[in-house]
Amino acid sequence: MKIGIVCYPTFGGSGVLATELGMALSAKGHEVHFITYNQPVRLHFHPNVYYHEVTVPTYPLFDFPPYETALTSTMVNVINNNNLDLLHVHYAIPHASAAYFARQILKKAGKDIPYITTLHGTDITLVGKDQTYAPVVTFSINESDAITAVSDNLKEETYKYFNIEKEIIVIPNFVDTDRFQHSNKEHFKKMLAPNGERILAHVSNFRKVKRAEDVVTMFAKVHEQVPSKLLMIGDGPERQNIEEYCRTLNICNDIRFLGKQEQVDEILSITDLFVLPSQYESFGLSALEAMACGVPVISTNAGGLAEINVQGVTGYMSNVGDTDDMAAHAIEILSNDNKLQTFKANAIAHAKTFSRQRVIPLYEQLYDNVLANYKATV
Ligand code: GMT
Repeated sequence: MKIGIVCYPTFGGSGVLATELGMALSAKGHEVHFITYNQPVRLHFHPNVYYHEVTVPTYPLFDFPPYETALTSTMVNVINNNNLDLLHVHYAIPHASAAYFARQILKKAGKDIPYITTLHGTDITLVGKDQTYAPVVTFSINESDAITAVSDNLKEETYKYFNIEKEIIVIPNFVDTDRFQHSNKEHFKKMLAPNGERILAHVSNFRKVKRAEDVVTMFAKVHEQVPSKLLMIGDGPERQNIEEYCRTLNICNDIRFLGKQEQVDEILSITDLFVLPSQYESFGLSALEAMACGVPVISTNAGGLAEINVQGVTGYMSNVGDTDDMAAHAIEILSNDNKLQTFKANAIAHAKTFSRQRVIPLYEQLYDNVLANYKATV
């Protein structure tokens, strides 16, 4: 099959998932064409993978260069030149409406191509439902030949906020358990925690929705009772404020801000506890990747997190903002070696239920169904 994938190329979960999906499909023999404005961060060379960059020519008249127009035109060209069978767009804004427009342009020229929209999170729960975007988002989701959501929770949220006339199919996110597994990186651990301190980690794009300041607040409480270090991985709008906050708490020496990291699996291999105190997560891919590396998770119970973090088994969940509860659970796990080992083993076992091998066939089956229905109706 020849598949076009449209996504954000950044460290965000939707781009990561789309890239991992494309790479996995290419390894299974499909020809995959990524269409986006930068090379996706997790994209590696494979003979079946193509990358088409969307460039947006500027002009003095444009205060806002028209990315969506450039994206749509690139989609049309790539589909025509490579004879693609279907388009799979990740994150509705603006990818679903660009796909709809591309499909209409191609129809005029006698070529029909279906598009599938995968909803990831804030394209629905924050940005998408804003009235500035909602009419276009609703229309272009409804026009999709199939709609998928990454969790049951996101499916429910989508039905709650949008007038969706079609079935939303839940295909959960997956993790590459060949790459995300515990590996021996003791030399790193010794450098970061020379006295055998426990290591806690947080990975995010430091947007407000991640509540990364709660990581620091809960860490300060844990740190009082358990010798520990905190690794803050990623970058984004709140990072400066949070660094400033650490300075006011006087625990800077035990917190490292590592910025954006590509080898996050190596860092997770030296981590004892992953912390994700988000206001909302449709899924929480970063937590799943941590679990696959044998790291228990302290998270909130918001959104779809309960679909991956099993209370008292793979970690614990607390109400949003309840950093006392998060710290109490963290201390419980970290101060007992046997308990920590049990949680680690449970995390690995549960992550395997979201393995690439289990989830990719669900997408392949969907592609087959969409193509079969599409050919039958056009
Ligand atoms: O919606 C976003 O915040 C962006 C998106 C991304 O690109 O990082 O994250 C969402 O999609 C991920 C992959 O499906 C999910 O694991 C994240 O939970 C989800 N983020 C939110 O819902 C806040």
